[in-house]
Amino acid sequence: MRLSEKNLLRLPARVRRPSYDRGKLAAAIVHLGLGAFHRAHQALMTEAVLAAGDPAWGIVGAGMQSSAMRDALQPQDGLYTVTEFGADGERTSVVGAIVEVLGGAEDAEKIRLLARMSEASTRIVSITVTEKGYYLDPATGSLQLEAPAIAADFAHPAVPRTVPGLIVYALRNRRAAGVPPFTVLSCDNLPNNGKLARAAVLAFAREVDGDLAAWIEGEVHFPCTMVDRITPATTDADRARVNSLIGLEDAWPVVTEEFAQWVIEDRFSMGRPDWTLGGAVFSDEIERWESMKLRCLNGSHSTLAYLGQLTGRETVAEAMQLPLITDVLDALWAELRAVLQAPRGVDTAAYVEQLKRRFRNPALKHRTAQIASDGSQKLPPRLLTPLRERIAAGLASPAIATAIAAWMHFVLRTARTGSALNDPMSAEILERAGHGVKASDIVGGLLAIEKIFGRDVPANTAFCAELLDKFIDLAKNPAVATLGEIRF
Ligand code: CS2
Repeated sequence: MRLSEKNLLRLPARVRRPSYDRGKLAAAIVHLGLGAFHRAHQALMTEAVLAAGDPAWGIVGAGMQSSAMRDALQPQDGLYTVTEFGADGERTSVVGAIVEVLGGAEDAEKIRLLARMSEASTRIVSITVTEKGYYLDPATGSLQLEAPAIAADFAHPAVPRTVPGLIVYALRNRRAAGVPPFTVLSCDNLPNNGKLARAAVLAFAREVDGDLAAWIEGEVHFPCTMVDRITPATTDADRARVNSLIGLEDAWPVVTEEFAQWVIEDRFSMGRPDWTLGGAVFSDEIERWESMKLRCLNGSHSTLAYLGQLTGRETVAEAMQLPLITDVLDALWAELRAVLQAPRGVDTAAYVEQLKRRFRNPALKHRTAQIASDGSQKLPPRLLTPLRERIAAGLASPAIATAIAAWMHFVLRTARTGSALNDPMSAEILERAGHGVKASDIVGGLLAIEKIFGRDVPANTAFCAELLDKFIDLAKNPAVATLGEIRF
């Protein structure tokens, strides 16, 4: 029997459920990128607002490419469960905040989505589409006008599929109809995510209509946010576990950790929910919060993922048991913290200790393969920005070098096994990794990818030497499974 509005009464008493009348909810938020993360984070914090008696903030969730989430949630009236695993066990809640689900695959759904975004009732458009969904060059931050998906959105304005396309055409409709603009709320793991979303939207708008671009520049708010909650992709084992726990079938449950953090810049032009009811914090120090999280959590996550992949560790918790990896992480955190400007009142040593506990959570089967994806997008903000700061301060960065060397071994192994690399720049990366057997050629070839490393990193001879050393160290380490010949 499926989880649904009419079956809510069948849930065991310990499962939380919406206590408010879902029929009275207004749909004021359109969310682009309806994945596990949004459902464990923003939607759950919005649920707290609805439960507190403010029905104004229902969510319309849209997939960006696939319609699988719509197909899972529609028969459930938009309901789904979130199970949080903490030190004292687990807690399951049914979330009612999503009032409508749109698919990402069909043209008709994109047309419906654009119409929804154009309606005056939509006050916030929030986004979780991951780094690559912004189509920004990772090294320079400029919009990839030549990317096929962006070019398609210029050619077919009635059926936009990218974030910049959808937002610009919806804002164009609103402006033409005299409707005030919504607030664009990026909830992706990018430094200054609001500024980057704005840059992508403005660059797209300038190609469409200069006046429109000027209007967006003057009128539309793009607050920055820091988002944090470790939420692995749902597995079949999670489904089985949650379904037996709730006694009903939830086709796409969310499994997450107990910890959640959301820090938001308070700039909303058409109002906003009081997300503090769900634990969010409004702050004017987003940049500091974001760099601390992006470097200390995500930078070490990527390092864990590549070293974990090379040492046969399937999950983050398993990788955290290997001294080879935890030694690198400790050194990495020391390097990152040395150039970090922490938010007021935050003790970064305690923050790092908490991260270790979170990474060791055995209930979360967070696959290193999942985090290892999209390295071309993740390495620059997570590790290369702090590297540049260290270079500027005259500091050596052996741990950052090890992390990048681990990525290089990971892509080299992928190239040599002929497996697929989950990365929007996979073709270029695999092509370069596949050249040569000499360590210096492999490292030099990959470092020359300007879109990832810029020009300055490969020009820094001290860092290049450090990187080559670490690459060779890893190749010689018996715990590391490299593949094929590497000459030193
Ligand atoms: C992870 C993040 O997949 C990844 O790259 O580092 O999704 C991470 O789990 C979240 O940012 C935690 O808030």
